[in-house]
Amino acid sequence: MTDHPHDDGPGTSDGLLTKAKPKTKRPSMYKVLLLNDDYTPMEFVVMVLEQFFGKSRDEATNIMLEVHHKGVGICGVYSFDVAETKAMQVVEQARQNQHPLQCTIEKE
Ligand code: TYC
Repeated sequence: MTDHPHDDGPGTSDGLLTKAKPKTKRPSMYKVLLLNDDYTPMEFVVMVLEQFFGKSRDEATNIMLEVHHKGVGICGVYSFDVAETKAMQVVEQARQNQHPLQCTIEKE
């Protein structure tokens, strides 16, 4: 491959040996963070991590325990739209079950 999308170097495609400004950017990635609270059952948090973030029971349990002990933990890293949607779905699922679980996103 000669035409790398992230390297518009000299003489890329216009036939003139000029230095073109790169036109493409890698999309920013966003961490989905789970926050600890005193009320949401551990089992519910594990279920959320399996359901929305594709974690195995073991991975989900480890992340849940990290959040429980440290206050915050990373569920995954996604493009903005995917991260925003997952965080919304988690908070909505918690709300429907009367749990105060909070989930937010942070630019990497
Ligand atoms: N701290 C909660 C409890 O003791 C469990 C919990 C873990 C809640 C992770 C939220 O993001 C969380 N029941």
